[in-house]
Amino acid sequence: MPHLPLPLRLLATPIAASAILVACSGGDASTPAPTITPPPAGVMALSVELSNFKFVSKDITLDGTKAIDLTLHSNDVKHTFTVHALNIDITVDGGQTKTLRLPPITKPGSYKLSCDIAGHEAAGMAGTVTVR
Ligand SMILES: [Cu+2]
Repeated sequence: MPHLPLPLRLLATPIAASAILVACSGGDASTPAPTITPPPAGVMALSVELSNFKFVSKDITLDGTKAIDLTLHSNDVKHTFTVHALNIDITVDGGQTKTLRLPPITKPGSYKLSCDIAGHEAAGMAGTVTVR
């Protein structure tokens, strides 16, 4: 009987034991177990790093039925996350993080991603956004 030692110890110190029991039951009632909040239905998270001179990731696939919680982070200087064909043009200042929610992109296809800061696309800041 592995539980025997605990009640025996509680009996030996009845005041402390009742205090612990009250604290425990109160805690159980008012503090539900922590839960991990799932992403809202219909939303996908996308995080992209921008730096000299690349996107990580540079090949992005989006679900056209879902809104996008987009997080963009610049590791160094000002960059843009630009998809002209989808009218997406987001500037991120150097060292900054920008978060925003984009509505679902309902035009399936493959689109060019680029950074519009002069010279950056030519230096390698280009990629593809594919919408399914
Ligand atoms: Cu850039």
